[in-house]
Amino acid sequence: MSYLNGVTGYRPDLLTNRSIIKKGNFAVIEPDGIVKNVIPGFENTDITILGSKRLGATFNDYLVNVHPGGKNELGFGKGQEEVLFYIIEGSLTVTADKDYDLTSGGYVYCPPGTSLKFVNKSSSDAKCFLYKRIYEPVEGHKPYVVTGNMEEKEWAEYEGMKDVLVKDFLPSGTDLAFDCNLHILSFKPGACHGYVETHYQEHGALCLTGEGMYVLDDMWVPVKKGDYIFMGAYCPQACYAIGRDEPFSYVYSKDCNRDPEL
Ligand code: UGY
Ligand code: MN
Repeated sequence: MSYLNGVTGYRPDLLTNRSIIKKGNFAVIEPDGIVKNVIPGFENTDITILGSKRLGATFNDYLVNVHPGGKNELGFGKGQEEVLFYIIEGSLTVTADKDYDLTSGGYVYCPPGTSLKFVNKSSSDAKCFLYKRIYEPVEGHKPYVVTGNMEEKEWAEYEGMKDVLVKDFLPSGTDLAFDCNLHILSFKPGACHGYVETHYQEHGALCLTGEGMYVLDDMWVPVKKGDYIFMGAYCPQACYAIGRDEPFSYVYSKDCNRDPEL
């Protein structure tokens, strides 16, 4: 069964889909067509794997829909894995080093050695974005649990543009202990990146609001709320926000603060 729209049986029209997969380079995955995956420990929770090694990413991204009573008591994140869990809608009690009651916008980062557990004590679904990667240690620095609420954070102007705004999840800009970050980038309709980026780092992005025209390598692709975008290392990337009313925004991950191994 399709993950979000619950489609079963025949459709009244031709089978078409906007998803584009260029493994290792970039991918756009639209909601129609993604499926539910079973992952040990996730109970009464619909989960789908978006970014993964099989797509060419060095991280995993998941879209998680925790039903009332849904939980993970087994713990997610083992060994050198670091995890960031972001609640887009709904509320959850999340356990990392201790319990946190998180509402929409809430998030928790678990460094290696701290696994993530959660339970949905509310009567509505909680829709979440989950990110996991292998932590790269650096001598003299140790990452720690970070929690907060993105809805309470101030926007900052992005690279000198008044109508492009950014918020950061982790203090990676000032603390070398962190080897990655998640950000929310928001473009007012008509706004765009200042240049086509070409960089070593990878991104997994989930579109939260609005619509955009994204250049990924040599293709211009229309994207909108609900789409997932993978941008591999060195994939040229930039966008124009389109649509009329809503800003085009997405949450995305980025590795940082490390010298690539030879
Ligand atoms: O931080 C970034 O690299 C970000 N500006 N990339 C992107 O939005 N595609
Ligand atoms: Mn980028």
